[in-house]
Amino acid sequence: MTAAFTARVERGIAWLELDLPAEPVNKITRAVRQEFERVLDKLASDPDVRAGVLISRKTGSFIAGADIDEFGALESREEAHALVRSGQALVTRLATLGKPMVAAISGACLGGGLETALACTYRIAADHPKTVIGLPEVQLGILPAAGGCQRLPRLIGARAALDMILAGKPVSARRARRLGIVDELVHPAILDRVAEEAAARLASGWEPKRRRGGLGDVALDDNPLGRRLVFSSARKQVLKKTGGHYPAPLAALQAVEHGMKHGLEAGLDLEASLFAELAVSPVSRNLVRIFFATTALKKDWGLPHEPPEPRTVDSLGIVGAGFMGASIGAVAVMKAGASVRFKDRDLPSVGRGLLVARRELAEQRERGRLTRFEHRRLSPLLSGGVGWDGFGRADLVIEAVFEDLGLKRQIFADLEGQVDDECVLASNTSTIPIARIAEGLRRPDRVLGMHFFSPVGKMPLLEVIVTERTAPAATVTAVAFGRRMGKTVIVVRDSPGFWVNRLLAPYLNEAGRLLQEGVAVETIDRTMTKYGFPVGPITLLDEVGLDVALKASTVMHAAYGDRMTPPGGLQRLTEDGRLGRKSQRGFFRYEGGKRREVDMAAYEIVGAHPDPQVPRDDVQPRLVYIMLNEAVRALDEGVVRNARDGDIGAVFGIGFPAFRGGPLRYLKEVGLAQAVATLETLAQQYGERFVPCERLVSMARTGEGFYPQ
Ligand code: 3H9
Repeated sequence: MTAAFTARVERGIAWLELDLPAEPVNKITRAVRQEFERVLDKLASDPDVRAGVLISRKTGSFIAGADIDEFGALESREEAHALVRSGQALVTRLATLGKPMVAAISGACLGGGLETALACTYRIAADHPKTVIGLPEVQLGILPAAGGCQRLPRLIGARAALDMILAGKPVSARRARRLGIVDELVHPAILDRVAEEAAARLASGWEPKRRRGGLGDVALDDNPLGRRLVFSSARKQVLKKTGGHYPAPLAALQAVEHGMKHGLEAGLDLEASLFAELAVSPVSRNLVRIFFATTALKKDWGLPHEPPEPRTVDSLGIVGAGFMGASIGAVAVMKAGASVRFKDRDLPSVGRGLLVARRELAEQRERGRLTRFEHRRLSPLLSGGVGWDGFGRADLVIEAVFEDLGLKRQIFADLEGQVDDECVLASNTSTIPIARIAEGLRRPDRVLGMHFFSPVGKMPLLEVIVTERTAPAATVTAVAFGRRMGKTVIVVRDSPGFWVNRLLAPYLNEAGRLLQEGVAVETIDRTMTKYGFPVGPITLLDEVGLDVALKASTVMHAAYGDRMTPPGGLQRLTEDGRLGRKSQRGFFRYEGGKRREVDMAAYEIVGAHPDPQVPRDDVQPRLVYIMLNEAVRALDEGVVRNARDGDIGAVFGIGFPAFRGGPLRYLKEVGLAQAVATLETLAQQYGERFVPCERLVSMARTGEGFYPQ
């Protein structure tokens, strides 16, 4: 294997340049660790070297962390312990080198990458969007274990460090500078020069002055009572957020607290033993699988053959400037830098849409996610009108009007006369088959679905729905644009409800049925949040909108028959003007935008009487297994191409618990024969809709799996 490091000495400064051969990112593999140690030994013993600079020569990647592939191969806690100890040894070697080291950070500096940088004496970051800095370990079900839980709080204060470690969300170079993680922020073009100067200054005995966090933070960290307060409130927050399903943030919290109380060495010991436990746990295994599935999807065009070149979308048309259309527009401008032209039926509607989109941009500006310059540059990219002006230039048009087949058809027919021949036409429908929308068009080959989820800025998934006639060029254009908008994209076969709503519909119907049988809203919701969903199904109905859910369930019922029969109450609730959160009335009461308690009137309208005598044990299996059964049926029909896409769609689109790996992965964990038995019992008790589908039964018989072994 060729070397990852190139080392040279110039004017007393050793340059350690990292570029891991044949890999898209720099990562700390076993071999890199060994080589790094050798290079450091040499640097330490070379009398000509007074200081060093660690820099990456791989574009976009400083160090993306420890090699996640190696975690998957760990077979025991002991092995995991040995791995983490060798990582810690490397970082300790760097921290105690006896010569000052500068980390010149350009590109992703994550996990073990940041831990390496933290062990250096001084950090300089290149101000570039690719420079992201953070400790994302908890997202993989582990904790920063090469000193991250020790050195980050010592550098920026416990509170700020916990914010970063517990959420696992990387920050920009600019934010890292503000937090005090990096000492200097420079233009990428002068990174080398500034690093060299800093190394020379450090070599001559200069000591950088740092202010740890705000004054309040320092006071809190230095005072045991204040510290206890910070940790207990962080623990409460974590438990509230994770429902106790994700042990990694709690472990990280423990490691930070222990280290601050008992010193660095003790902190490192605890990091190592917690890492060893977590790295081989099923939760971490599932989260790591989700990471690799997501990265694999970044390169998968959803085609069985070599993809054609996608059309670059510089100009996007959006028909329908309602909340969804406006949010799609805002994200397209912010993330993809596309110019967006809205069209709606009258000027007030266009105006409202523009207002919503501009507000979203302003919010990002206020949160510091857009600079003032970017905000000024991007805002004028939003425009709109009642006519088709500007659509002739569009590379892609997304229709986002309400779920009415006739209206959508009319819009697509009109669009054909307005756009150029290469323009791709997409519908943001959540349930209506795309082929039906495309019927009668001159060019159905450029029509597809782009199903975004609300809120568009936050939800990570995009379903791109292709019909039998959709041309590959249209598919890749939609997929590429979805990625530019920051989405994980799955390509899904056209059918009612596609993938996400196909799974969601029977689940929400069943929740409605439970309600009518007398199970309380709180019981239904709590049961599912305990299982690991971020919100329960009744809360979800209020969030999605009861009118939207009703329309979708009507389409699904017509398409799939009895097993998708919606419970009667939904219609009556919408007739009462209860549309959920957006109308400030639904299953819950709302006050000033805040959700309050369950509205007893909603029970009356659906004809339900919450009854403590109704057995509760079946609530979870009924809700979970009806979804699992539908997932296997839809997979069998080829709605998604494979189990990986199906699991990612369910985790990112529905909030299926990530630590369970997704519905299909979870079925494997339960065992297919056991799942069939559970469904059969439920079918006997509650009806035909639970009868296990043929594919599940046959797979249980043959022992086949959803994933390759
Ligand atoms: C850690 O550090 C633990 C320590 O605290 C303690 C240890 C003792 N390992 O995403 P992309 C691969 S835990 C292995 O498409 P982008 C990725 O799979 C680690 N592989 O590019 C893909 O492979 P392929 C903490 C990695 O530009 C390729 O690189 N670090 C790793 O959209 C390109 O990736 C993290 O959690 C890795 N660490 O995004 C960071 N990183 O081409 C995880 C990347 O074969 N990584 N790959 O499909 C990321 O967040 C993104 O990949 C990154 C680049 C932002 C770096």
